[in-house]
Amino acid sequence: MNYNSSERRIFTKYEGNPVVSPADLPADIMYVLNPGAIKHNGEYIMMMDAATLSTPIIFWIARSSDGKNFAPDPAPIQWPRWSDGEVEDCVYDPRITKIGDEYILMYASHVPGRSVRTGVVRTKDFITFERVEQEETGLQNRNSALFPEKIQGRYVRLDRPMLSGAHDPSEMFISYSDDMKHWGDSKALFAPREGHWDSHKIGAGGVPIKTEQGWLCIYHGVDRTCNGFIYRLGVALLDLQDPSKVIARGVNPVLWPEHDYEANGRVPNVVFAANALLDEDGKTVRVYYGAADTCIGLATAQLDDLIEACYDPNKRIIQFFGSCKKIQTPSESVATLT
Ligand code: BMA
Repeated sequence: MNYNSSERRIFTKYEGNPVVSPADLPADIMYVLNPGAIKHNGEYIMMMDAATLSTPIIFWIARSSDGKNFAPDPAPIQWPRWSDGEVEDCVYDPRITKIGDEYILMYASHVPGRSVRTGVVRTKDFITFERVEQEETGLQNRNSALFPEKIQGRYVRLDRPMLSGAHDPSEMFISYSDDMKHWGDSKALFAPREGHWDSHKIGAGGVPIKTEQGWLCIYHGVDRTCNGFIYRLGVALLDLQDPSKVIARGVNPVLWPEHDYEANGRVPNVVFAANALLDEDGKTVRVYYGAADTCIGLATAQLDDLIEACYDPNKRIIQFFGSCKKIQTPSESVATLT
């Protein structure tokens, strides 16, 4: 059985990883992770989750002219409150979309007693931030990423309402809005795949990238093992005109934890992305990813390879169970390799 071709490495990790570590920030910061990222006025901006041992997560910006050497700001962002005065005790995983002449940030917003929902904040300069109030739905929701243009006249976002609890498997959804405050017409896009690398939970990675073949989505998938979770990244393509239609979904992950800084930390065996940026060459995709919920790595891939990875030529599904793999083809029964 030939099993090499679809296990091709798609992303290359930067040899200088991690690009940002807690040691780069003031002394009491213990963890930096899961940044939103975008290029603004020729500068890479990363908006990172940052936490001490005891404080909840706050947002902290780091800036870079070359995309590799980042300088954190001297202090965290001054974050706007909800208009009813509610104060968040934890904010995390911001996705940054440039739409028109402003940046829209969608992030997980936790208020005591309320649990988690998608918060939306706009900025033009990454200095002042203004809240876009959201209709209260009563649902838990996070992993929201706004598409970079209106489609059929409406704002569109990926999100993940949690219908039955934060730790239950849930599908990735797509939702629509006229004003970015009321979101509806939600449709399930795709679900966790039982027995596979994305068997337990899935959620948007970065903002979808527009390509001739469709919207390229990098998403995270969680695998539940006998010894904890593993977070990896995978790819899918959505229809350009109707992104609620899934054109293709890759069978294998494209980025996974393997190095010490990804395997050991606050949460082991995690690579998690809240951004995916197409370089000016129109060919290279860069992702600044959270590693083990402790530091930030950089990985790059060719856009064409990511699109190809959405389609599996052999239609095989490689399942990851610790050190043994089960490889299944549509026509074969399951074979086990150790
Ligand atoms: C997810 C989010 C991420 C985190 C990941 C791994 O549910 O909370 O912020 O990186 O878990 O702990």
